[in-house]
Amino acid sequence: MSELEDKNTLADKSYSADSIQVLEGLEAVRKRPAMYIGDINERGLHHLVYEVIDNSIDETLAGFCDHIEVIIQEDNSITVKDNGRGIPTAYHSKEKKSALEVVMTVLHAGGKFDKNSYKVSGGLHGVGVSCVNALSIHLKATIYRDGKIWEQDYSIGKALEPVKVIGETTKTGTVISFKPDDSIFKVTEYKYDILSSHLRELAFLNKGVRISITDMRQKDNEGNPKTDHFYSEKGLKEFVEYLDANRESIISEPIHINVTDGEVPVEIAILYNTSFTENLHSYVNNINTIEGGTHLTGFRRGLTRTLKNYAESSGMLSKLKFDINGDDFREGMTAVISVKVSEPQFEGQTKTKLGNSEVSLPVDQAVSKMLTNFMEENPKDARIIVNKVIIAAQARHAARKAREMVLRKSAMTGGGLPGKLADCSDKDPAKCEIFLVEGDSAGGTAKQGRDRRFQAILPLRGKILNVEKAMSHRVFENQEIRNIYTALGVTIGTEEDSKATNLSKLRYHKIIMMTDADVDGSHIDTLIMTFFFRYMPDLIKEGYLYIATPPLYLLKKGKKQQYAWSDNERLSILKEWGADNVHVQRYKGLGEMNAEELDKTTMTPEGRTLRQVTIENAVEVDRVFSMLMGDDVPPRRKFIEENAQHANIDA
Ligand code: 0RA
Repeated sequence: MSELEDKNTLADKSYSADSIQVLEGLEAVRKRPAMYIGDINERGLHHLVYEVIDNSIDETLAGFCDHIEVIIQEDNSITVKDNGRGIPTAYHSKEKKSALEVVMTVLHAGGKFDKNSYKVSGGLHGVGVSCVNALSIHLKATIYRDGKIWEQDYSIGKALEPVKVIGETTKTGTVISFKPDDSIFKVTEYKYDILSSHLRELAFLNKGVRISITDMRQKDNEGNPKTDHFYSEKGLKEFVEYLDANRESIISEPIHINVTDGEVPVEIAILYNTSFTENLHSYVNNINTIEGGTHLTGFRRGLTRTLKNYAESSGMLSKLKFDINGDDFREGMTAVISVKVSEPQFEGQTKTKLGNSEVSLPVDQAVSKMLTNFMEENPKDARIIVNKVIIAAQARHAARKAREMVLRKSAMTGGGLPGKLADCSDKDPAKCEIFLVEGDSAGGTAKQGRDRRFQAILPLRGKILNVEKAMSHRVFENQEIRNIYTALGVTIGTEEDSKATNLSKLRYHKIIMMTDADVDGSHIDTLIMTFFFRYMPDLIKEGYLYIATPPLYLLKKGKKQQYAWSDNERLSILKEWGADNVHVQRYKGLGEMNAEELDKTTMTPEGRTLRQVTIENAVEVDRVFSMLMGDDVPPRRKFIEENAQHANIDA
C-alpha cells in the first residue's frame, strides 16, 4: 500500500482504487514472470527486447515507421528507438493519467487506444511493453510527438514522476531504454547473436523497414561498436535465398507471391535445392509457428494439388509405377510462409500452432495461384521440379523396401532392441534415460558406472551417418542410426508426414549424448543433433534431447581434489589453492575416467550438468546444419574460424 501514497502523479487521490488494480496487475507479472514472458532465463531476458520491438513493428505495419534501432548498452541495458507515431501522451480521462503512463503501467493496455487499427504483430506471449516495465529495475520512455519531447521514468513498473516535457521537436517516435531486474532474471547478459538473428528475421518478414543493432560492449580498435544493419527490399524472396545460401538451387529464382488484398494477407516464397530435406518456416504475425497449424495445412494441400495436376497433365508421370504423395513434393524444398491474422488463436504445447480454420483456404489459393503462374511462365524450371518429385517418390519407395527389410531382419533375430544396448530395468519412459556414448570403450565404462535401474547405455561406433547429405533410405539402412531409433522404440519416416514420429512409444524421456570434449566429440554431437533435427524434430521440441558435460580437468593438491568444467573454473581453483604443487590432469576423452569418476561427474543426476538441446531459432539452426554438414566448404571454414573461440579445440 505504501507505493500508492508515493508519486502517483495526479493531485486527486480519489482514483486510488484504480491504482490498486494497476499495482496488482504488474505485481502479478513480477510474482509469476514466466507466465508472461516464458521463463526467467536467457530466453525470457531476450523476450523483453522482442516485446518492445513488436510495438515498433506494429507502427511499421500501420505504415508509420521505417526505422528501428536496437542498442545493447555497456551495462546490458537495452535501448529501442523507432520513428513511429510515438506513444500517445495525452491525458487519459478514464485512467486519469497520461496515456503514456497507462501504456507503460497497465497490463495489456498496449492497443487500447486504437481498436480499429490493424494491429497484428506481437511477441509469443503478446503481453505488451508494461510487462517489460514491470520486470525492469529502471525504464525510461522518451516520446517525440505533437512537437514536443516527453519523458517518464519508471522502476519495477511504477512511474517515478509525472510525464514531463523536456524539449521541442519536429520528429515523431519512441525511445525506450530498460535494464532488466537482476533480482528476477537468472541471466542478465544479452547475446548479440540471439538478438541479431531475430532482427534479421524481422527485416525479411517486414520488407522496407531498416533495423539496426549496435553493441556498445564490443568495440574494435578504433572504438567503433559492433553493429549490423538489416533491410530487405524483396521480403521472403530474399529470406529463402538467405536460408539456402549453403545449398545448391535447381531453379533459376525463388517462386514468390504476396497477396495483400484478401481477408488474410499471405506471403510465400519457395526454392528447390539438391538436398533431400524439407525446410519449411512459417510465421503468423511475425511469430515463428514452430508447431505449424492451419496456414501450413493450406500450404501443403495447395502445393500438392497444384504440382500433381501439372505433373499429370504434362504426361511426366506415365512411367511411374507407384503413387506420389505429399512428402515427395516437398523434398529439397525451402519455403517461408507468412500470414497476418487479426485474431490469431494459438494452440499446442508451446502455443505456436495456429488454430484459425479460416486461414487454410486463402493460403491454399495463394500457393495454387503462385505455382500455376510460375509453371506457365517457367516450363523449364517446372520440369526440373517435377523430375525432382519423381526421384523423391522413387527414393521413398526404395526406403520403404529398405525399412521392411530392416524390420524383417530384426524380427528374425528376435526383434526389438539392438544387441549393443544395455537397457535399464525400469520401464516408465518418464523416469528412464539413455546415454548415446561415443565409442565402445567409453560405452563399457558407462555401463559399469550407470544406475542400471533407470539408465540405459547405447555405444555408438565412430561417426554416425551425415543425414544432411544422404537420401532417406540410406538413413534407415544405416546401422548406427537404426540402433538409435530401435533402442528408442520409435520408427521414423513411416507416416504421411515423414517427420511425424510416434513419441508415445518413446522408451526414454532423456536422450543424452555423451561424447569426448574435443573436436571429434562435438562433431558427433552435431551429427546426432542433425539426425534428430531432420527426422524427429518433435523429440527436440518436447525437450527430450540432452548433451552430457564431462569435466575438462581434475586438479589435485595433497588430499584435495576438484573437477573443473572450463578453463575459467580451473584458473579460479588454482587461484584459491595457490598454484604450487597442484597437479592438473587434462581429460582428453571419456575413456580416461574410470566408471566411478564418469558416473559421479557426468552421469548421476546428483553430480552432472546436462545441457538441453532446444530449437530457439529454427532459421539459424537450419542454416548452421546445412552449412556444417553440407558440401560447400568455404562457408563452413568461415563459420568455424569465426566461432573458433567457442569451440572445444583440443590443445
Ligand atoms: C499506443 C497507441 C499508438 C501507438 C503506440 C501505443 C506505440 C507504442 C510503442 C512502443 C514502442 N514504440 C511505439 N510506438 C507506438 C497509436 C498512436 C496514434 O494513434 O497516434
